[in-house]
Amino acid sequence: MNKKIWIAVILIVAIAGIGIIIKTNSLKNTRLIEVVGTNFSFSPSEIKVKKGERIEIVFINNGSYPHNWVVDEFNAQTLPINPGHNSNAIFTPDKTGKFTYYCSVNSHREKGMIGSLIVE
Ligand SMILES: [Cu+2]
Repeated sequence: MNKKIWIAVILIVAIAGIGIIIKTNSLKNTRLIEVVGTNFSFSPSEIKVKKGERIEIVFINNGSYPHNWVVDEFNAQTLPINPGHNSNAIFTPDKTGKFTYYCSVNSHREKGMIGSLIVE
């Protein structure tokens, strides 16, 4: 192989390597928080995060009805999912305060399926 081809190969490998490093760092900067839903509550019922922190909620439905996880103020919500499934919501809170998360399926919120998201 001539020199130009070797330089091209080295450049391609270097660029791919940088891409992998950037991707790994962006995943590292996302905080995964597991939330389990049952009929009709969330565990945990309180989540503390920091303003500007990228959050990924991994919502697991351990109940016997469809459930979801919603925070109106940050447009954060998972899909309503059937028992035994999970769904994710990714968001970055841009204001501090205490916010309510709830299940928006039927009247689950009124039945007590709520929790507090505290942004510090
Ligand atoms: Cu529900």
